[in-house]
Amino acid sequence: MSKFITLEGIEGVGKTSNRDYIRDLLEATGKPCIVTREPGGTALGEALRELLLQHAQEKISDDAELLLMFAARAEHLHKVIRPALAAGKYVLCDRFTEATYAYQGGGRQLSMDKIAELEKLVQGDLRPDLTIILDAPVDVGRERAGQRSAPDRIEQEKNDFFERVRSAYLDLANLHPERICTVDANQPLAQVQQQIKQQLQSRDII
Ligand code: Z5A
Repeated sequence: MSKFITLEGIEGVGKTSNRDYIRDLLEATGKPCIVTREPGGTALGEALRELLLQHAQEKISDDAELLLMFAARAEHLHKVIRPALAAGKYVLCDRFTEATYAYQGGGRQLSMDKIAELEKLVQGDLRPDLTIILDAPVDVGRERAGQRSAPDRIEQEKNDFFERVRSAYLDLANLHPERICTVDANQPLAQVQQQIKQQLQSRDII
């Protein structure tokens, strides 16, 4: 049976580093898996990602940013996620709607109710079966991400923005423990992977 798994967390916590590890665990237990990301995953989504993350001269308004995230998501659900789930595949997605609650809700301080309305409009009742939030202090994530590449438009925000994002993620995990878990990402990679494996095993995913 298909499952929809998403990876979340502030920048630099190791989502990309752990994606292949999870895919390998799934495939080793006979679960066909596609790996995708948000914003992105389709031609339109990747074009919107470029617009959203590039260093444009003109500031994007908060509502436009929110709507573009959901526009990319609508396309992604229609073209990639729903068809893969219908074909019995596992879908492993680097960020999804919890990122909108965390960044646009927590970081930008937009109304969580407004986000919930868009979630309902775009997704209906579809929610990830499991969301793994990789959690680490903001300075740890930023330090790791900074070593890797120059900051994009959103990464240029100040620390208090990312503290709000982190805190919104932790609130989501408290609100929906049945489908959202946190993993301590302020550990060596092998220990982070051990925690991820335990979460997947305890939820009968592998
Ligand atoms: N966004 C939004 O605002 N609203 C939405 O609805 C959605 C997204 C869907 C997309 O960025 C941006 O869009 C994001 C939120 C926003 N902006 N920000 N900030 P993204 O997801 O593509 O990029 P990112 O969040 O900036 O991810 P990242 O910087 O690529 O980080 P990561 O994937 O979590 O980390 P990593 O690349 O795996 O690791 C970073 C470095 O740390 C790397 O050198 C690793 O080797 C190292 N690393 C990883 N784990 C460890 C451990 N455990 N120990 C030591 N070193 C480690």
